[in-house]
Amino acid sequence: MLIIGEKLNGAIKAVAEAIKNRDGDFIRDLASKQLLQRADYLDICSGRPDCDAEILKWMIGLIQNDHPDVRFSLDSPNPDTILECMPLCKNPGIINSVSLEKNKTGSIFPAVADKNGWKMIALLLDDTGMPETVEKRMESFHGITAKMMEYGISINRVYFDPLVFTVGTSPDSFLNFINTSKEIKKECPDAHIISGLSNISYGLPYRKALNHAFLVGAMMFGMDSAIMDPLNRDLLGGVYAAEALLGKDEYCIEYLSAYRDDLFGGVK
Ligand code: THG
Repeated sequence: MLIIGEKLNGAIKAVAEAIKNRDGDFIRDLASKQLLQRADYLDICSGRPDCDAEILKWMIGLIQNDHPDVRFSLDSPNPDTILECMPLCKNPGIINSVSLEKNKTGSIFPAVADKNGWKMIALLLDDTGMPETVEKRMESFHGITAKMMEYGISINRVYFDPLVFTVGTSPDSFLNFINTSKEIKKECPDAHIISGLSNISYGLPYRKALNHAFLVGAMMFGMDSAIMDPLNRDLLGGVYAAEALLGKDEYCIEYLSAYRDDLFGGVK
């Protein structure tokens, strides 16, 4: 399972505050903690359209100084921000995100096609708004895979995000997610599936129960990557446990190693 640490996001109040005050120590600490909990990539999102690129560049500089091997997930709705930040990253990262919305494919696809090792997250979304059905998402899947072929980007460099809405207002949210995953896997068994899984519990109490249920359920239908909170030790335990149960961790080698490194919460 590929883990993208979600914590460096200006949508989180404490992070927004740290960004406003340019509190570098706060950002560096949150980066280090997520890497210790085995995040493969760190998502960075400014939440500040007024100085988006400036803030992402500031975070990249700070974090790379402490962790030269770090890989970033560049989370911005603005293609120019992404294109400006890519050359500053010492290691190839992930673009979060592309979609069939206007002006996304034209600028970012060629940049990714050119750069070895860079990957991207593709939202199954087009210009007509949030997808309500599996069919609508699959239309976007076909549109995006056609564009990828045009630019020579192979399927293993793309993480498809069927999109998750809160189950508080979208009762079909999880079912749409897994039914889309099933369709994608039927057509392309090698395709990667990702989600920003904390979205499932927005506005509801005891979010960790919903996040955990979503994680394990979605993994059963092929989700192999997530933008999630690796500091939530029960959730991280769920990742390793589900991998072992799904036959992806022979002799529980990874599970035992994570346990030994004290990555899990709860009673020992
Ligand atoms: N898909 C893609 N990118 C995304 C999302 C997606 N980027 C943003 C978002 N959705 C994923 N990131 C977050 C970051 C923080 C939270 C939710 C989604 C959040 N965090 C709580 C906090 O830190 O206060 C804690 C949540 C928890 O305990 O698990 O709410 O869908 N491609």
